[in-house]
Amino acid sequence: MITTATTCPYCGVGCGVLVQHDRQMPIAVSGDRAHPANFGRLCVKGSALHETLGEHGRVLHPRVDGVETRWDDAIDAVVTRLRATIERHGAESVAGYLSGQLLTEDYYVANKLFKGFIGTPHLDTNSRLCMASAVAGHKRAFGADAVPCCYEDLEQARLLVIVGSNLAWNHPVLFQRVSEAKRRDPALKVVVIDPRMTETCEIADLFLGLRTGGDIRLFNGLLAYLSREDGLNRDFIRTHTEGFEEALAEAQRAPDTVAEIAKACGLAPTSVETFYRWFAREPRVVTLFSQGTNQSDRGTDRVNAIINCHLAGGRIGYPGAGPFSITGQPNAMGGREVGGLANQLAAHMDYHTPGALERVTRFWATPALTPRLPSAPGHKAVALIEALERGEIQALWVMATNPAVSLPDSQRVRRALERCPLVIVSEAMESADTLAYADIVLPASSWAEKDGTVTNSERRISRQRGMLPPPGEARHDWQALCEVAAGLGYGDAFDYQAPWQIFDEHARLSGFENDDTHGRRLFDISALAGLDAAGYDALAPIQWPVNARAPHGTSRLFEDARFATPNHRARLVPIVDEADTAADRDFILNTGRIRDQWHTMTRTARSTRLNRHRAEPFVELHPDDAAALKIRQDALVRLDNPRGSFLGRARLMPGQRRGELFVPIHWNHHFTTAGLASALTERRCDPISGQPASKSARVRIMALPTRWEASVLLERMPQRNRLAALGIDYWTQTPLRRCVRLQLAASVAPTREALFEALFGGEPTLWSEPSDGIHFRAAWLEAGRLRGWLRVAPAPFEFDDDWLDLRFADASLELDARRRLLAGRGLDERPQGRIICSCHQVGQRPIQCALEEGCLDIEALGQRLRCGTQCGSCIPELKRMIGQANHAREADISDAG
Ligand SMILES: Nc1nc2c(c(=O)[nH]1)N[C@H]1C(S)=C(S)[C@@H](COP(=O)(O)OP(=O)(O)OC[C@H]3O[C@@H](n4cnc5c(=O)[nH]c(N)nc54)[C@H](O)[C@@H]3O)O[C@H]1N2
Ligand SMILES: Nc1nc2c(c(=O)[nH]1)N[C@H]1C(S)=C(S)[C@@H](COP(=O)(O)OP(=O)(O)OC[C@H]3O[C@@H](n4cnc5c(=O)[nH]c(N)nc54)[C@H](O)[C@@H]3O)O[C@H]1N2
Ligand code: SF4
Ligand SMILES: [Mo]
Repeated sequence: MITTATTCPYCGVGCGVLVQHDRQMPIAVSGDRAHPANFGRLCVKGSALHETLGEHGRVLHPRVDGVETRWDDAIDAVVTRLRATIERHGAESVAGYLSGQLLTEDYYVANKLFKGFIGTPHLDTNSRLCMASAVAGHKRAFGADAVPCCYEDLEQARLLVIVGSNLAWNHPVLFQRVSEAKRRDPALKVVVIDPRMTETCEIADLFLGLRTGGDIRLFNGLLAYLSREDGLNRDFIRTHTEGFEEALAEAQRAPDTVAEIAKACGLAPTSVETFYRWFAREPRVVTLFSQGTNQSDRGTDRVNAIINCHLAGGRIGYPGAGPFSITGQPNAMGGREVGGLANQLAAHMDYHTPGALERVTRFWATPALTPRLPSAPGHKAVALIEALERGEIQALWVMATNPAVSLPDSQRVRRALERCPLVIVSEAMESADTLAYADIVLPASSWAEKDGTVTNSERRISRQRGMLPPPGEARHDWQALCEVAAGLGYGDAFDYQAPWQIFDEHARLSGFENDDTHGRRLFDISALAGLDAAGYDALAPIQWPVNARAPHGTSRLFEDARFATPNHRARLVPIVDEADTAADRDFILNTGRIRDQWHTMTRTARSTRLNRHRAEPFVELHPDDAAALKIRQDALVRLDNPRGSFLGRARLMPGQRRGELFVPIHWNHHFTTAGLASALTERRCDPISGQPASKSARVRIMALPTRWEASVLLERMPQRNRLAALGIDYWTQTPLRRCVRLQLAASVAPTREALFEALFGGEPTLWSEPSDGIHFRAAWLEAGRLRGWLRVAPAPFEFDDDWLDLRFADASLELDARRRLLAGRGLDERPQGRIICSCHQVGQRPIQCALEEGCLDIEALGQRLRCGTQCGSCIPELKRMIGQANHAREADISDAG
């Protein structure tokens, strides 16, 4: 057994992971105690990493026009077709669309090839959908895209303001660090600002459930309050900033009393007053923000409205203070460092940075080759799709992202991809919807196979270390890029044999002419240049800048209050008030994430455990809205707008604002009928950052009139057209270990014969039909083995799919098990209900029982059922259940009294 230290490939916390493995397969994963991001902790996704690996479901061979080919032939096809496109339509007809899930080395090579040698500026990344507003906000305020804080600041703060972030589910290890800090020091106050009451509110001392888009008014109001109530740091403003007067004047332009602001934001005045007072009085305040802030058509302004308040109070550049943008993807930060956004050039230089074009050209030149850099920025993601529609982009290379699912207005995106004459997709998993639009598919290696570096939210560079050979003909993305570069005649500039050589070049570029003479750039890791293979392999996690002045890295920026602007002053930006998202007949559609799935599910849906927390797409709405629309809990509902529709189960949530809905972003055409959040979202973007407003589309909602539901287990997903032929209105597939679970619904019940034939190819072996004529159960066996299982009823119902899943493995079913088959559960087992603790697979039902029997704290529940004792990601949900149980008890007691 070998142990390899690597980094988790999911969120931007960037946890260190220890993997135990042999030559074929990882056996177990655990948190790396020596890694400063997590100190040994892992969340539920990280601890299920080994369950998502294996060859099955991987893209193993290249395909050209749908036909499997050898790797070299596929590369030849890419080269020939790219060359033809460039000859006919020019270099600018070629584009790339990358991802914050690439390693820095992949990203660096892609940026150098597209911008430097193909000579097209049209290279953008999915970070446009994610971090672009934060990037633009940082540049406006600090003169560089720099996150001032480090994780310790979250623990050292005395006031933590969490804006538009569901930290408990999306950055769970940071949430745990904050929770522990709060336990140690109860004086640490937490404010959560989000239109929904999320699991993150578990640690909130104050929850501001503002209406979607109330953020600018709230933070402008705070700036005005700081000025009114002696909350300014006038020394800091005078010495280290500019633009304060203008920003304050703009903030004061809108009605700015606490009462008026509260009304505009849909909040109670006392809550707003409390928040403002806490912020004004507390020097150690961190404001953490994420997609609820960035993904708006005013995203950049929202970011600066937050930063303005920090600058006005001088709350930045010392322990426990600062605005903290939390990155989403594992390497969104690394992509920004190499310059992977279409408006960036390379290494924190933009097209307009004085001297940058010549500098990068000189750096990338070889004796035989001179780069030909474009002179102006390229299309940002949504504009890139529009350029595809207009036929300006004739070739697109997509790498490590699934735009058919994640870009807004997905029907249009799909049509644009269809229209593009050459789409190259580098992908690791067959379940990615975007593969359907590829002319050329290149199989990519994936985590556990890849070697390189990633940078987390606190600027910390960590090594991802490969431990397995890539399956089939899969290769590393940087290799594919270098081979294509060589084919196009640029081999001389892409002569890398290993990732450490790429990293070395990247480190050298960061320090190239980065000095007082040429102008300083904050991103500088020049002290890491010159590492050889062994040095690179041993690289310990380190925070940039890493240079001669800071050879051991830098945990916090701006401690000397010298910012990266020409005059070293930070800028306050006047922020015009946000227009009202006035409610009309339509609902506002908020979209986001769930705890156990990662994005488009290509990886996390490979773990059965992770599929059980939320097994179907859903729509969260307020119980009063549901009542008015006659929508019951768990009923199927349909969302519509002119762009598309969405089907999911209704979840009635009192923590949801009236008039607003929430849907998850994870499901897609591979897993369900119509579960694409992006089918409904708009192309509306922030004018500065180009980031789409993914959280505020308008939709109608109605109950789907279904009268028939079926749960089906079978060995593999049937062809979709078979389901359509049966008249099924809704299906969702959930991969289990040995079979697939299908949930079906229809307004008109299909005939039994048709159903049996379409799903199982014939009559069942066992069946039962209670006299009510509505319910029906059946099982298919073949030589004693379970091959299929079906249960029909008018509404969804529970059964033990875990137990049934195991039965698919029984070579010969015992008589007793056969009898239990139709009941859908083992003799001693009761359905668990929805799984709450994924690590130990503990469901709602046993937890509820334990609560009723008096296990009313986390420790007692953990002792009894083990829930919450491993990764801790379910603790917020457990606490919520404990809260509800306590509430019910109190109500009982007062009733009794
Ligand atoms: N489990 C899991 N974790 C993940 C991911 C995943 O797919 N699954 N993805 C990773 C990635 S790439 C990212 S970018 C991060 C995202 O992490 P988060 O930003 O935490 O994720 P979201 O759930 O998209 O949105 C956060 C919150 O913004 C709120 N919000 C919506 N509109 C507004 C508004 O107008 N104002 C305010 N103040 N809040 C609003 C939403 O209600 C939601 O609770 O998560 C990362 N971590
Ligand atoms: N409505 C709505 N839309 C959103 C969001 C939202 O909140 N609401 N959030 C946005 C945000 S913040 C983000 S980050 C995006 C995420 O959206 P995407 O980037 O589209 O989502 P992923 O599923 O992470 O896609 C990554 C793909 O790369 C593949 N892959 C994995 N490893 C490798 C590798 O090493 N090499 C290659 N070549 N491929 C690999 C995976 O199988 C997967 O298909 O979604 C955005 N879209
Ligand atoms: S918090 Fe979870 S998903 Fe994020 S890096 Fe750590 S283990 Fe991975
Ligand atoms: Mo993201």
